[in-house]
Amino acid sequence: MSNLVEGKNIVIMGVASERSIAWGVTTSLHKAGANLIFTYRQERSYGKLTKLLDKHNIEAKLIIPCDVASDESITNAFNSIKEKIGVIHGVVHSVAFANREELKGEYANTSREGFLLAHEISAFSLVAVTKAAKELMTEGGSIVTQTYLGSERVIQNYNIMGVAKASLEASVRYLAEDMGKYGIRVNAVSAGPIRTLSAKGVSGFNEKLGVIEKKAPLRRNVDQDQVGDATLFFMSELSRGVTGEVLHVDSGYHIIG
Ligand code: NDP
Ligand code: KAL
Repeated sequence: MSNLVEGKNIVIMGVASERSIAWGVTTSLHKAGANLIFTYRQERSYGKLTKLLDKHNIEAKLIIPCDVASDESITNAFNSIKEKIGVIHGVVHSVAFANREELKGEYANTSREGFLLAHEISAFSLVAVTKAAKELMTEGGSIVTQTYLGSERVIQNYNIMGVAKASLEASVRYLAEDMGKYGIRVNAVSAGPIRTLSAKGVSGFNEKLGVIEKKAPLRRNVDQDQVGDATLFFMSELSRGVTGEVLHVDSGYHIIG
């Protein structure tokens, strides 16, 4: 796997800690020879990221802020990537957000504002980022986002995020059709539960890990490295015939009735 993405310029959005799925993706892509560009939202994430890169001896080609809630922030980020890097070959979108108080209880209690916020940050952002990235993908490219089974099934507490992920996955298909003619593929990885900052403090997370150990065909949970390697597959030429796909990296749990 040492040269699968050698020399490709790939943007990674969403490292907030060593536990982030985007950090698992970072180590997979780094080992496979990619040049990495990072975006972050909070200063705290910037601090974590620079420490992690240092600790693991990984060089970032560029690190810039990007709040996907703002069109201006997305435009500025991709303009500075264009200026400082030029052509890019990949984007890894690993961001999502919903109000914590709406990730429990009845979905029917979702507020208008909370519904729109979850969709804006977790689904529309992929549309806006794809449009901006396309301009820099003049040699073709690959865009990958992260999703979860709660888009397909009712999973307790996932609530508004499940509906936003359904929108994200449908966006993957519509964007795949749009981008195909430019040689750009768009896919999603649907990961099983992984303990990250996002999962912290949300009700019922530990039980979810236990259910996978009992019921998934592989009888174990997945980790960030497994999601990282699946994302590497999508970034590499090994997946050149695949677009508009949602690949489950969940120990096979989604096939169990
Ligand atoms: P993390 O908490 O590590 O990452 C979430 C990231 O979202 C953070 O880096 C955060 O940045 C970023 N983010 C939130 N709002 C914005 C915004 N407005 N603009 C830019 N970035 C933003 O959690 P995960 O690694 O778990 O989550 C990554 C993706 O994986 C999400 O899409 C999640 O839904 C998905 N996923 C997670 C699973 C899990 O079990 N953990 C399972 C399946 C999918 P900052 O902290 O700087 O605000
Ligand atoms: C059924 C599961 C149990 C958990 C339920 C909901 C999880 C929703 C994910 C969503 C992204 C979490 C948040 O938006 C948390 C946010 O309100 C508060 N947290 C933060 O602001 C932290 C500091 C930052 C870093 O987080 C973000 N997102 O910016 C789902 C489980 C089994 C699987 C998961 C966790 C799926 C997923 O999509 O993450």
